[in-house]
Amino acid sequence: MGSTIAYRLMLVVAAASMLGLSQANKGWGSPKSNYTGWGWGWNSTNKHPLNETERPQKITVGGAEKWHFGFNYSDWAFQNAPFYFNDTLVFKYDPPSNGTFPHSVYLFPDRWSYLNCNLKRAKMIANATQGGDDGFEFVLNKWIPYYFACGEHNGIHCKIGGMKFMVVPLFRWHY
Ligand SMILES: *[C@@H]1O[C@H](CO)[C@@H](O)[C@H](O)[C@H]1NC(C)=O
Ligand SMILES: *[C@@H]1O[C@H](CO)[C@@H](O)[C@H](O)[C@H]1NC(C)=O
Ligand SMILES: *[C@@H]1O[C@H](CO)[C@@H](O)[C@H](O)[C@H]1NC(C)=O
Ligand SMILES: *[C@@H]1O[C@H](CO)[C@@H](O)[C@H](O)[C@H]1NC(C)=O
Ligand SMILES: *[C@@H]1O[C@H](CO)[C@@H](O)[C@H](O)[C@H]1NC(C)=O
Ligand SMILES: *[C@@H]1O[C@H](CO)[C@@H](O)[C@H](O)[C@H]1NC(C)=O
Ligand SMILES: *[C@@H]1O[C@H](CO)[C@@H](O)[C@H](O)[C@H]1NC(C)=O
Ligand SMILES: [Cu+2]
Repeated sequence: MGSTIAYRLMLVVAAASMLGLSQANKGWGSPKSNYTGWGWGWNSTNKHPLNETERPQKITVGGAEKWHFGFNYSDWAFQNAPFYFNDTLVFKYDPPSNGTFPHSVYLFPDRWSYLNCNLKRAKMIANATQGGDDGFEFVLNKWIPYYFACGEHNGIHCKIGGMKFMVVPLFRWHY
C-alpha cells in the first residue's frame, strides 16, 4: 500500500518534470522511427515516458524562446502540432521594464482579423504583466480555431514580429 503510493508519487514527479520539456517532441508526420504518436514531453533518454492514455499537457509557447518579438510562432505551432483539447498553452514574457518591449496576448475573433493582424475586435486575454513568473496559462477547452497574437505596438508585433499563430485543438480519442 505504502509502496504503491510512493510509486504513484514518483510517477507524478516524473510526469511533472517531463512537462517542462514540452519542446522536445514533434507533431504529426514526424519521420522519426521511434515516434510514439502522442508523446508530448517524450524524452528518449527517459525510460518512463508518459502513459499513452495521456492527460492534457502544458505547453510553453515558443518553448525555450518563450514569447518575444522576432520569432516565427506560426512555424512553431506547425512544428509542435497537434495540440489537444484541454491542453494548456503557457505564454511567458518579461514584464515591461527598462529596455525590454512589453508583450501581451490577444485572441482574434476570426481568420480575417488574424491574417490582417487587425486588433479592432480582438480580445486581450493577458496584459503586459501577466506573462511574468510562471507565465500566463490558457486552456484550449473549446473545439474552435484559436487565433493568438501579441497586441503590442498597434499590431506591429503581430504583423512583422512573427507573434501570431493558430491552433485547432484535437480530441484524444482514446480516453
Ligand atoms: C530507435 O530506437 C533504436 C533502439 O532503441 C535506436 O537504435 C535508434 O537509434 C532509434 N532511432 C531513432 C531515430 O531515434
Ligand atoms: C532527457 O531526460 C534526461 C534525464 O531527465 C536529461 O538528462 C536529458 O537532458 C533529457 N534530454 C532531452 C533531450 O531533453
Ligand atoms: C497506461 O494506462 C492504461 C490505463 O491505465 C494501462 O492499461 C496501460 O497498461 C498503461 N500503459 C503503460 C505503458 O503503462
Ligand atoms: C476538459 O476539462 C474539463 C474541465 O476540467 C472537463 O470537464 C472535461 O471533461 C475535459 N474534457 C476532455 C475531453 O478532456
Ligand atoms: C532606465 O535605464 C536608464 C539608463 O540605463 C536609467 O538612467 C534609468 O534610471 C532607468 N529607469 C528605470 C525606471 O529603471
Ligand atoms: C494586468 O492584469 C493583472 C491581473 O488581472 C492586474 O493585476 C494588473 O494590474 C494588470 N496590469 C496592467 C498593466 O494593466
Ligand atoms: C513563418 O514561417 C512560415 C513557414 O515557414 C512562413 O510562411 C511565414 O511567412 C513566416 N512568417 C514570418 C512572419 O516570418
Ligand atoms: Cu509583442
